Amino acid sequence: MKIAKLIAYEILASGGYPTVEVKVTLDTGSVGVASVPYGASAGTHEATVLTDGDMSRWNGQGNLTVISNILNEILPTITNIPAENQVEIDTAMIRLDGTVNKARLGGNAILAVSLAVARAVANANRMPLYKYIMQTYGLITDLTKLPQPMVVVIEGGKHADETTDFQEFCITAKEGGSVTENIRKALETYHQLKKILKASKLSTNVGNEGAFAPNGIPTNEAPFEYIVQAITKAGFTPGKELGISVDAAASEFFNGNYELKLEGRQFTGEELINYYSELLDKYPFVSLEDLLAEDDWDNWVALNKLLKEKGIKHIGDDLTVTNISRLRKAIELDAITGIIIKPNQIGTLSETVACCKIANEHGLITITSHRGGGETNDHFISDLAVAVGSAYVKVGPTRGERVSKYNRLMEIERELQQN
Ligand code: 2PG
Ligand code: MG
Repeated sequence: MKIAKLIAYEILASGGYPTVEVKVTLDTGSVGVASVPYGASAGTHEATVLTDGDMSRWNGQGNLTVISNILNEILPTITNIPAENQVEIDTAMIRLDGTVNKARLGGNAILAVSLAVARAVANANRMPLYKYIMQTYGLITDLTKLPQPMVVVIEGGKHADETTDFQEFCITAKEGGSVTENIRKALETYHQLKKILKASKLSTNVGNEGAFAPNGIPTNEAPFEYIVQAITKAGFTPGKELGISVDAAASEFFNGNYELKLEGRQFTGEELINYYSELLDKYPFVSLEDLLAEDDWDNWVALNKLLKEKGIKHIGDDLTVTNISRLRKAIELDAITGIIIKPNQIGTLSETVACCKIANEHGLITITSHRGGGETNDHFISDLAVAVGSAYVKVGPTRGERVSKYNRLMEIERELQQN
């Protein structure tokens, strides 16, 4: 199969700025469309999201350079490569870019092409995308155990104004079983949480990811109390069916020291670990992500020891940025027990899957995640999560670009049940 036609254009992402979408048509007539998201609290070591910087349109956030790079550089380079040779196509784009972080062509340019080609070939083969990914990369994944929901229900940090220092508080399904049922349980809890916040005179307006972003929340700990109450009110047992996950996104409040503005407190890494350790036995935590800054390796290692003893998953995101070298370092140092997977952090499907494979081989869990800056309705990450056997998908609870991911997961579950 060959690429017969490829177009690239700007579409709106949920943050109100453009992002790039690519439409690939193969010589078989099959079509693949894919778009890419961007982060609000992106890690320093992520692939570059290239934007025009031309202040006369979109406040500099336009994607015309990216589109030009796709049409004038990427397309001529990959056009003669068989479309089913995904690794070869991805490798050719990485070489063409020639930088370590895809700064020249843009990680967004390269990823949009990578994902659209994969989808076109899956369509040509009349295969669900997750099956095509499994086949292409030789993944042997137990499809009776689908990724479970990790639903962001309260958000702060860079995702909302004047709320918590920690970025995300999530309700996480604990028991396996039906994804559809677990999404229901988590969302029923979200609705109970709304009542609890209202009763506490807190606003239930939502932030970037469709989670509540209450102003005036008293402490970074208060959301744990509210969520525990909500789980109980929804008729479940905290720590049994549903637990709590947190993404502190600590790089965002690190300036040499860790500063929790809400509480008017400053901490060294060691002191911050002590602060966390007092919370660990009080709440039913499933996983804790980016509790420390992205290059604070020694403290990551120290915290990992503690979390391993407690049986709580310790997740790298800004630390690892879906990057094989950073993941390998984290494994060597024994700094994490799980990794966030975001294809746009690294910029090709092949590198994303390679990262997941290494995580799987070393017994780390993967959590495939949405982005907080601008998401699109594309639900590629749901198929990816299924294909690589992620333990969870982390996505917000409301708004079209979020629920599209859960709806696709439920669709996959239905399809698998019918077979
Ligand atoms: C995160 C994400 C997604 P952002 O840190 O995990 O929830 O946020 O996309 O803004 O980096
Ligand atoms: Mg994160």
